[in-house]
Amino acid sequence: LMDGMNVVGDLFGSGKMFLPQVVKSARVMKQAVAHLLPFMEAEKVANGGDGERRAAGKILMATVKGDVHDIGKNIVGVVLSCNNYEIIDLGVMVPSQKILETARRENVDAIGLSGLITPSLDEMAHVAAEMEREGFDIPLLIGGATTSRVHTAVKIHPQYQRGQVVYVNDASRAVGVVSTLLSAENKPAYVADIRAEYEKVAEKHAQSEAEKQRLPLAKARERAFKTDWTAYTPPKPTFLGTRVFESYDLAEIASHIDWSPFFQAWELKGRYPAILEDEEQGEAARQLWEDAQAMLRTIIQKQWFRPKAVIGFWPANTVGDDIRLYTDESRSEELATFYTLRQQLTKSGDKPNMALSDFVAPRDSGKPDWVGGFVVTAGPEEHALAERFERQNDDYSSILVKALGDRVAEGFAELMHERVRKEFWGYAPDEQFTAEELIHEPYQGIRPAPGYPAQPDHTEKTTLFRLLNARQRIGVQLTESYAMWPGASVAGLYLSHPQAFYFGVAKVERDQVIDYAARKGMEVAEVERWLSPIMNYTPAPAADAAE
Ligand code: B12
Repeated sequence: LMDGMNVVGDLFGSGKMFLPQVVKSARVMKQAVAHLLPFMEAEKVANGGDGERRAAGKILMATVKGDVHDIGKNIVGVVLSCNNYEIIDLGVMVPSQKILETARRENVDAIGLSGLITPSLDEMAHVAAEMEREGFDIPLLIGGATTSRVHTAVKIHPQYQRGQVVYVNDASRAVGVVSTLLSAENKPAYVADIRAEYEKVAEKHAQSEAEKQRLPLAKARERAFKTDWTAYTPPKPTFLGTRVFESYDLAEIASHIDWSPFFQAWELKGRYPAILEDEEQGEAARQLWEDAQAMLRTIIQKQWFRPKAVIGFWPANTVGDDIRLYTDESRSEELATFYTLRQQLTKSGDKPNMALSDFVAPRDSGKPDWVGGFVVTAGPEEHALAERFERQNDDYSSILVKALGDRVAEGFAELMHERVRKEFWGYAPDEQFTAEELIHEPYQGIRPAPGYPAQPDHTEKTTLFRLLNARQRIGVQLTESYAMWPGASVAGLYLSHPQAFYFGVAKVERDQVIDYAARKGMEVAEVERWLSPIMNYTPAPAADAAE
């Protein structure tokens, strides 16, 4: 079995085998080992303890505190264990203290952290600082969709100088990196290279950030996106307040799935359906596709997932960069405010400096307008199913069911948005797009999510969740880092303006952070904590507490 896995590992490393095939091979290995283990134990006893299988190293893996995503981490865990590493997987939402205690107790050779949303970036830097403080010197690996080489070099690496931090962007690189770091012979040169590289990256980053001209907030506001509100009357939704959707038809949701990200999750690069015919990856993609369709059919037939949604519409107008929501059409009593951030990058010509509030009618235009909001979830069932597969040593099905859960959540968000445009807000009743066309978002209106580039502030989810009462009504809650639990969930706003489009706020300056904090009634330091990945400056260190 070990020889077989070595072949699989080598073929994967040289690009001749693909991730789904590796994870499937690992399933054979794991289930066979589970079957053989009692015999191996007996033999060990009979031989006086000899013949023990030695691992190439012990790696502790965890998704950091406040974050619920683990597909990437689990994939890396499987790939490393295929290569004879022992994996201690602490799961998701793991506080730093537990990571370090376990690392010490188990005497691990390296720690691997994963994260999907930006608040996890800070948490990773915190774990690195704690490792330094507690005297660790083992390697720290960083991965997950929201992490980057620049962030690792600029924010995490400086916190942990006693050991080495390494950013690993995909599973296929993990084995090479770990084996080099655990080799007494190869480690020193590699570490020297990484350090030199990170210093260069940090320098280049600082330089390019300093060079990028940004506008003072007042100037950026002058360049806001302008539209003629006198010539446009915003459409009124068919109902105000919230509406819950339970036990939604899974087959209908499935017809709205965008499959390309599903293949990306399995490191098969290309768009669906062309990927099925790809010369190199086609065979692996087709097999994965068949397995996914078979599982999806079972999910639909047996109602393994119970997707739920809550949506709402409220009277709204903007005041500056704030979107004010009102309790009723008299618009005399405020219900809540969504705060938006404005682009401060210097732009050429008359290109506007956008904020999401630009798409909602200003209070002083005298035009009534509305905004909507939503939270959809594939439900908590996916998590329980994935755990059941894991207990059966079937990581392949566990990862498959999670990847399908994410697709269902995203497909559900797409389907609800379509119904909003056609029925609930009803401004595009005759819209006719196929599910495939919908992927390219040809329709009127957008559904920006807190955390996406147009509104990078995850804390805005609190207001949305309060308005929709998402926790009580569909069982979706926020973690301390504003990740949603269950993980296969999506939330956002609905904006209807015909010219509304997605954009990225990109980096903001201190003047905006101070202004934003005052508007939100939060301390500047608190806002800086949540916005740190998009700030174009390093905040002054907090005054040390009196000793
Ligand atoms: C699919 C997806 C989802 C899925 C779930 C993803 C999942 N299960 O991981 C769904 C639809 C549920 C989702 C929801 C949301 N998402 Co999303 N999502 C994505 C997307 C398109 C792909 C992520 C993914 O699954 N990749 C595949 C996996 C396998 O890759 P991976 O996690 O990166 O792991 C690989 C490597 O990173 C590495 N690795 C990972 N971990 C580790 C650990 C170690 C130790 C090592 C060595 C390596 C390693 O190896 C892995 C395998 O190669 C990204 C955009 C993108 N292109 O990255 C946005 C993205 C991650 N999402 C984002 C956001 C904001 C959200 C939401 C908050 C939006 C919202 N308001 O609803 C929610 C949050 C959900 C929640 N529960 O809180 C942002 C995050 C950035 C940010 N500002 O925080 C992104 C980057 C999109 C964007 N450009 O803004 N999302």
